[in-house]
Amino acid sequence: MRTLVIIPAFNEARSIGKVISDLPTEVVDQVIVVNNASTDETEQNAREVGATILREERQGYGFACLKGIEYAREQAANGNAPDVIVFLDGDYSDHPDELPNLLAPIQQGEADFVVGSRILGKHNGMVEQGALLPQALVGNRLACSLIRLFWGVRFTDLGPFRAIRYRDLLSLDMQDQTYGWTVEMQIKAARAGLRCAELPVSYRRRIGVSKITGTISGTVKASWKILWTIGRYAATPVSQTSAPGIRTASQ
Ligand SMILES: Nc1nc2c(ncn2[C@@H]2O[C@H](COP(=O)(O)OP(=O)(O)OP(=O)(O)O)[C@@H](O)[C@H]2O)c(=O)[nH]1
Ligand SMILES: [Mg+2]
Repeated sequence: MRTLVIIPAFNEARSIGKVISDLPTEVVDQVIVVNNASTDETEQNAREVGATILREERQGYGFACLKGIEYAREQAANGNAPDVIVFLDGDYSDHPDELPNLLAPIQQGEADFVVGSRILGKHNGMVEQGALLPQALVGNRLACSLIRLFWGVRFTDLGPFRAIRYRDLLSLDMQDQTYGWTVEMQIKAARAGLRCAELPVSYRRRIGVSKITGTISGTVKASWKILWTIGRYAATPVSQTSAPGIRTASQ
């Protein structure tokens, strides 16, 4: 399976090298760092450890991820399409060495989309104290309850560390340019009837300066955008291709 890793990064100079170096080379074909208008050494540090650098000057998590997908499309046009795309944050909160766990259900043909759940990880003692802030716990829980209510799939987290088949990712036609990215992917995967899975992942306190959950303005903006995204897709239903009733993403 050709696996492409996309890391959106905004001022992650202190952590980006560690994230890339911890990715298991035996299962990763290419690492893309999307430098989202950083003003520090993020780009140089990522290049030094072998990442391909893309630049996205428009600030926003979704903008950065969309840039990565655009690159994958270009590769596909040149006959080098990836089979799987993995998204991962650049702050070293996720544990990149756990990537093979997320790929396994896809490799085995059991899932199309696998979300790394920090909530399941927390239940298994894999989450460092203080890494998942209360606002993230509450917000995720609310968002996942709404996804279950509207689209009938049970997720426990909107975690950033996730793997999805490339073809399925394209079929989702991702649009969000900022904080609604992760929830949009889960909503669209659920309503398209993709085989969704969740696996516990480890999580630790970030290196560097907190930008979203650790700041008041970031929390307010992200919460608002996530709820707005759920409302938007709930108000514009598409024909359900999946079986009715509650399905669970957890394994
Ligand atoms: N905030 C923010 N992050 C971006 C942007 N573009 C890319 N990123 C990256 O998105 C990832 C997630 O951002 P984080 O700041 O770690 O957000 P978080 O994990 O919710 O919260 P904290 O780690 O507590 O700040 C990191 O790798 C950022 O570098 C952007 O425009 N804004
Ligand atoms: Mg973070």
